[in-house]
Amino acid sequence: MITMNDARPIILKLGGSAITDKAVEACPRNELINRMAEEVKRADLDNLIIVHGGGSFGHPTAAKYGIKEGFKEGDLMQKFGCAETHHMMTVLNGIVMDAFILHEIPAVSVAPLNCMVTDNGKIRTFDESAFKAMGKLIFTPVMYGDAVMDEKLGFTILSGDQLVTYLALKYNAERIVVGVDTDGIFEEDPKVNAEAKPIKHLNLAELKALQPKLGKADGVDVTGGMAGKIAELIPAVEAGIPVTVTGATKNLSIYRALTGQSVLGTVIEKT
Ligand code: IP8
Repeated sequence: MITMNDARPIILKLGGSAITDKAVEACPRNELINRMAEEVKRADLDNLIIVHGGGSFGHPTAAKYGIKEGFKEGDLMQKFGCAETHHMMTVLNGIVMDAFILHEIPAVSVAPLNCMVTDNGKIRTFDESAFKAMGKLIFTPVMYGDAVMDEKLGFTILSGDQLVTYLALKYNAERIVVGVDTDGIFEEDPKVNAEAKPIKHLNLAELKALQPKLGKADGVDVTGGMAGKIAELIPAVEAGIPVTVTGATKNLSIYRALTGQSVLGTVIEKT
């Protein structure tokens, strides 16, 4: 299998909570998005795949029309809601892409709706020809959680985290960096308990034990908050791909994690 530029890719997830204000509908955090782009530029990687979440762009519309649950016959507005959810994601993606292009990163947007189909919520097909060609020429593909067509459900929501794990397994990623709005994973939800202890390292067994106790997201989130997101990452950890969860909103954490330096956050490894 030819992977990106024949090198094992590094996959960066920019969480919706980091790039948008989840308390306000369709509110980008422009300054932070720009800083993240600056850090990606500074890391200067030629094997990077970026995936971003939906935050207050994708989730409120998806929740309003019940898009994750699939097409309900007779619900005339739902098809529009699916189209609107995808559109909201292209708007957020455009803002993220603006920042990458401004920083002269050869980033190209790849919409999951147009190249992936799920089966009961899980990715079933991926037309990867354009994606692979981009990788060979050292573009930086940027995907995002999206409304997608689904073989059983008609349509559904594909989370950025499922995408991250899928791409990591398919292209045998070197590692995954997840940028969130907290400094990694905590023993309890740090937004509920300010005294919650940060966790520096987790092995697979510890991760599995902790996963159900992880917090829900702030604001509307149809893909299950931190607990749902970490559950999606478990297969990648099982395959031996290390995951660093770090605060994308803190200066240089993304740069440091991308370049393999220690960061404030949680490193998850199989053993
Ligand atoms: O924020 C979901 O992606 P996530 C995207 O990575 C939509 O869970 C459209 C809600």
